[in-house]
Amino acid sequence: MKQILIINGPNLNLLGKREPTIYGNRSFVDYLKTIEELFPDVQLRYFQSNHEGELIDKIHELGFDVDGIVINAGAYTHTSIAIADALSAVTAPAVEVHISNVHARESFRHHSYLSAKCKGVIVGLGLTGYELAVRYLMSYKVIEL
Ligand code: CA2
Repeated sequence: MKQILIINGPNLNLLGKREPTIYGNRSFVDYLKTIEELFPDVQLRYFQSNHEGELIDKIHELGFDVDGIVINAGAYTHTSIAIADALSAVTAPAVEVHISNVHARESFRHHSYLSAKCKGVIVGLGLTGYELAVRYLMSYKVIEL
């Protein structure tokens, strides 16, 4: 069975509790049930932390074993070379997801240190972005030349 790690960064534990106009009204733990139902053949691992080092530790811990990483590093997206380095260091392909359309928001959200380390980026599609990322990673194959 394929294993996909979903990582959420700081403040994403507040989903469904605050700022519903930007981030919706559903908690991530609730939404996770939907992804599990959509992909019964995938073993999902979920990790959320408000601490940069803990996010890095989890990428190191599982990033050589899982088949893919879906990462929404929250505001660390725009600041963290360390998380970018961790994604570079591990073998699992990663997809970056943002719930909101960061390009339609403040200019400091327009740059991501992580995008260049990821296979692709999904922004602005709400929580649906996570399931699209899982779908992509399920069928991802390394093409050896
Ligand atoms: O749009 C996204 O997914 C973001 O990664 C969310 C981050 C933000 O810093 C990024 O620029 C874009 C912020 C997450 C905050 O999440 C909250 C959820 C509910 C209530 C308050 C904050």
